Amino acid sequence: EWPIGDEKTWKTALKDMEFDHEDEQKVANTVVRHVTTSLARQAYNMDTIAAYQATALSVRDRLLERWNETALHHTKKAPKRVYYLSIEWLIGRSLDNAVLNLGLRNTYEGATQKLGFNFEDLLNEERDAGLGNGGLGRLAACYIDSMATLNIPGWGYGLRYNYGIFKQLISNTGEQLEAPDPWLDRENPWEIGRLDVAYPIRFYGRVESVPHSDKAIWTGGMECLAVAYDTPIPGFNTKNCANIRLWSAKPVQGFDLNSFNAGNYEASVAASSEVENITRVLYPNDNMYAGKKLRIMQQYLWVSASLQDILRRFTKLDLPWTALPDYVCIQMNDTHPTLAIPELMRILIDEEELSYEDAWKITTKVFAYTNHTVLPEALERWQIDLFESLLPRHLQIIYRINYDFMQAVAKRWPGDMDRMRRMSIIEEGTPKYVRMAYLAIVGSFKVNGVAELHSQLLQATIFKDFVEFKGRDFFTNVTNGITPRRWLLQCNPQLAALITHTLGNDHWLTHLKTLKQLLPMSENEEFRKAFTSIKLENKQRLADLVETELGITLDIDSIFMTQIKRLHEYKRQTLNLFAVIYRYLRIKKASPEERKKITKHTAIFAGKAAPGYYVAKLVIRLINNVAKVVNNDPDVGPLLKVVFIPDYSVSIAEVLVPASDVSVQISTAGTEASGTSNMKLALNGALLLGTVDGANVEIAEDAGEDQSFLFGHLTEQVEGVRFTNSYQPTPLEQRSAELAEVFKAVESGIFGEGHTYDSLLKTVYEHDYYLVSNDFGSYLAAERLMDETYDNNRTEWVKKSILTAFNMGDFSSDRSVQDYADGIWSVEPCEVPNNL
Ligand code: 4GP
Repeated sequence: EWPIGDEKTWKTALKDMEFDHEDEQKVANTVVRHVTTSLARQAYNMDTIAAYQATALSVRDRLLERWNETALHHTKKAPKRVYYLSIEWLIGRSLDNAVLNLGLRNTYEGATQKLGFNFEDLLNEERDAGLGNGGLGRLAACYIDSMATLNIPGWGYGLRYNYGIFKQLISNTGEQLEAPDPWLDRENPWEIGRLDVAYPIRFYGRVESVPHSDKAIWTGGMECLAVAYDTPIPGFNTKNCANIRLWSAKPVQGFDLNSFNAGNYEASVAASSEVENITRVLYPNDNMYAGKKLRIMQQYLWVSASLQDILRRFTKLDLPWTALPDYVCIQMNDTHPTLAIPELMRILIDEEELSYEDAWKITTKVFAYTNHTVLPEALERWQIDLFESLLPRHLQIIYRINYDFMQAVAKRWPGDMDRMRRMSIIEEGTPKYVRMAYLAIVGSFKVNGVAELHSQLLQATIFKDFVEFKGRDFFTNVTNGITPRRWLLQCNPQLAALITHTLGNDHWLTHLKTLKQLLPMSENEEFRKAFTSIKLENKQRLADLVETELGITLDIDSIFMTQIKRLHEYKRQTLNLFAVIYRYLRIKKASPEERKKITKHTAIFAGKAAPGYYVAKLVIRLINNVAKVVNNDPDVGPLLKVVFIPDYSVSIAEVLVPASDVSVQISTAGTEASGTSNMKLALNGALLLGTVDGANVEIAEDAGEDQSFLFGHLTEQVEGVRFTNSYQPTPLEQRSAELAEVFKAVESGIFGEGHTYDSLLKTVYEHDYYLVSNDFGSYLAAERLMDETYDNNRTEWVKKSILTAFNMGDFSSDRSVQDYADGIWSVEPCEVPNNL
């Protein structure tokens, strides 16, 4: 039944908008329409920025057609939906990805060409949406791409930060400087502000209980609004279009009229800017909890608005609350959205007037929790007093959840006070804390880790008690994945074309395991040649970028060794860097004859350090100063180059990933939950030089052990070595003579004043918590093996590269999302029919 006005007029208007997407002229028409209307420009005052914007708006129109059809279809079918709650969405650029997923790349390229622009130039005008720190945020972006592609009815929810991850600048002394990232300063063509979709959010205030009921009334305090901004996410080769809904904090009224009337203009706007601060900036920490008040305010605003939105959609179905788990599943990306558990309880009890028990039964069937780290410093725990003042009602609910939970523990293990203390959601002591991971476990129906090793480790260590309580089946593993659309088709179009050409179709883009069919091609000389020349072209593209941006000339015949990730002690960029220094010292000592035998290396680093992470920032400084010395030493020449690429981002990764020969993944065993750059690099043919950690284990297994260079202590050995390092430390020379030599060189001041790096070196001299000295020797040995293969048998090398790439089928995020859909969410695809 047609909902409003004259059906024929509406339908004719809609029909009129349809056109042949393959027709370059028609596509050009839509771009030019945006030039004149949306941008108020003409052919006489165009530039590439305007051309990018008009093109993006035209593509956005295509997305919105699909978005609308998807919404309509899902409303009609009312399938179970999944909501992915992530405080970070590291999307990067959208234009290229959108036209590729829509199958319109060629048409848009042709159309913009005719309008006088080079499509590549337009792509480069786009600013990255950098609403994330690293792995966790990029994972969310890959998963929403796969959800759309698999036609799984789902939305993402997050925060619309005015400032994303900071821009990293490098000073003359090689140090990291941070500048804000005003990514919204130019209008963002990919978002649709939904100023009418806004929910009230309360902070502070007081709670009154209602006699003879579980209900309470929470009033007063500060109220503000969360306003929705939507980013449509197209699936590949499907009409379905997903959505990421990001919330922005707005004051309830623009300003305080009373202060304004009293002549106090400043005070009248002060309150509103306090509210707007909530979504002002992304917290720049990765794998690190900071405990800031503004952060918990972000978390609450986000989960409360998302839940209100989700429940509003559910209530339209007019079903009893007990049906909620049949229609809604909420996946929590780490513990950041855990407040959603007490928030759902609050809404069901205080607003919908359910009993506590009924509300709890429903709530615990809705949530699932993904853990992304075992590092203790990353586990969220909020101080009770802060919590209580901001969210008094939620604290009451958490106390009740914990009370019931403790009763259950006591019943199971009578008198085991130590166990109760260990498992309590409330950490006793002064001050007290709320342990968010435990709340997430108790309130969820499923918990997963992100790689086999990590999931096992979770169960054996930080969640051991909970495994005993909940049973093994409660915990599961879903190994991370990456979208092959962005991380192969888009970033390595030539390799993608070679694959499609060889296979005869592009089915592999949605069924990545079919790449296996290409394994025999490693024995085909013709194919190897094509594969090699693509790698060389990608290396040349990177070399050109490095030449223009940094003035460093790279030799594309050298091994490009890439370590791209956040700077963190556990990720051990130091191990890599110290080996670079060791190599430099060797080159300096070598005779001309010996030099001929040294394999040419290019060490490529990129990544940001949290602004307050002193040691991580020192590592960046040392990398840059080593680079300065090595790259300018005429003795070294092409044998060794060191590059630190500033301001690492998704779009920089898209250049680095296809250009790499070796993927450096060298975290201390047991510390990296999964890693995802390891997957991107391997899919593009980089050989793994890594520790037995995270998803490296599965990558090496699938690639075939011969393809990878693994080294270092194993997870089960780490604790023992750590103990020795810190309680019976031996002098560094005894742990590694080579490393001691490197440290002497650093201290001698050849890379700048020796003392500069004292506190970095001290972490290794004393305690060496991350086993840098203990793994240094075996790292050097793994590099030697790698060098031998590269120098002695280039054919063998290329074969390994091909076998690595085409064995990566399991690391598609389509596989991960399918695992979630089957094993956790219990959701079915709901495909928008093509004839709609
Ligand atoms: C990261 C993990 O460190 C990384 O191993 C994993 O691949 C990624 O999540 C996605 O699962 N964790 C974080 C964090 O970014 O802040 O805990």
